[in-house]
Amino acid sequence: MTLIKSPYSLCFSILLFIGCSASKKAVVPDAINEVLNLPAKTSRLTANELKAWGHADLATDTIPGISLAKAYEFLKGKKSTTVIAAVADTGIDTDHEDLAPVMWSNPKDIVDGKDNDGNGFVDDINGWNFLGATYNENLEMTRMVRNFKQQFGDKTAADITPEEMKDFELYQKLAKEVGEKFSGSGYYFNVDFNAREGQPDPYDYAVKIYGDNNIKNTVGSEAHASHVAGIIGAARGNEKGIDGIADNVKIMSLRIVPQGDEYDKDVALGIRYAADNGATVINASFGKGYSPNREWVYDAIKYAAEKDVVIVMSSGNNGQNIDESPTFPNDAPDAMKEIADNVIMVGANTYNYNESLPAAFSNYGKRNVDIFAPGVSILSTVPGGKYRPMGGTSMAAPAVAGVVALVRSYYPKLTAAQVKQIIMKSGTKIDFEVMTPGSEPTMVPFTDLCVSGRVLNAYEAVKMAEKISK
Ligand SMILES: [Ca+2]
Ligand SMILES: [Ca+2]
Ligand SMILES: [Ca+2]
Ligand SMILES: [Ca+2]
Repeated sequence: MTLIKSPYSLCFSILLFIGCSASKKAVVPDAINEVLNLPAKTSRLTANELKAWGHADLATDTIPGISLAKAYEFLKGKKSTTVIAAVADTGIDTDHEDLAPVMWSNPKDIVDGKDNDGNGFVDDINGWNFLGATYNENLEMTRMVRNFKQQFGDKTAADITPEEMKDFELYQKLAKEVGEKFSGSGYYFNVDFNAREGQPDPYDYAVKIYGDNNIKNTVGSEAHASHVAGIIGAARGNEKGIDGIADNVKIMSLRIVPQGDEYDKDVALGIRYAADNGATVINASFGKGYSPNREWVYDAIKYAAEKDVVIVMSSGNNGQNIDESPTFPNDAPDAMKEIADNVIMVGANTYNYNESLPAAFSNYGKRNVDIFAPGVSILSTVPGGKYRPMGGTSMAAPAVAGVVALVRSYYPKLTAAQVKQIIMKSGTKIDFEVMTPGSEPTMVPFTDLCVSGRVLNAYEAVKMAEKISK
């Protein structure tokens, strides 16, 4: 998972051929920018400002939040329908005072040991737990070394066929790296540790039903999903904790992210579960450097696009350009041509409306990151009924997912492709130079860091949605 894992190097890129042409974009005009040439905020944020800075308004607060109060002012008196936002993540604290009221529950299944709705999952009440009892995991590169070890045994380069050579070379490279990083204990680089021992093979796509219905966090430190879910939809106006962004949303939980790298199979099947069971937006705040079964994920993304589901992804926290070093999952196998028009890739911005606007840890990419959203010191829900600030592109993605849910609940006729374009084109245009993230920052136009050149704006998004849906 992006937030907790130490940075990993991303240094290979295989061009996969995906039999699909670039999809047609929904046509949405650009927003008129009303907040240009504002002075930069120079004072430090007060404790109170910090508490919900992500919702602040640039024009009135000089803090580059998403203008949420203005969005609700605009929506006052308008009707909304409940939308389902799937949080594909760790386990979640469903008993949290600010999450319990907004958890999705499957209206067609009950706890009786039977699959009442025939969707293949027995007693799936709040979603599905693809991890079973596991939480601690290796990185994907470590699992690849273990799988390659089985494939190649004691073979040396002399025994390898030309067809196998590419894999063999990757095996040698990864085995060296994993060996160097393994410290004798811990999980990420332990080739001898197999968290899914005795479970259906995560590298065999034939078995698609496994895991269980317990989507709760297994330990208190398994806080990621609770935090993400709170940003999207923590109960608003209940005089408790925080306000989520969307006010008519139910959170479906898909437990697919361990402490370590997620499996492609769990990701693909999680996306499919969400698309099949009513979610209209999926938040995917995770990522990894290697993805041996990425075609399963690309197929699931296309499936979700057919079902009109928006997928919001975090761009990762390595401070690097993902046009050059891709992270997985993504929506463009060659980092150029998108396989579908329903994925929004999100970078993280700070509360500084100046050259420090991009978070120093955020990944970026003029072609592959779509928009930036608040992602530092974000206060949200964590297990045990608590609240804690956290930072990362993992927190920026659910801000976008929250606004997607908000737009789709008030303007349900808009398609996933339209909503993606509305999110991108209604953001606040950033017309100044900023420091690139990473350890060696240079000054570049913000428009070099993402496709839209904008940061998320809920108010402009609902205004544009109203206009487009007419
Ligand atoms: Ca079921
Ligand atoms: Ca049942
Ligand atoms: Ca609340
Ligand atoms: Ca893309």
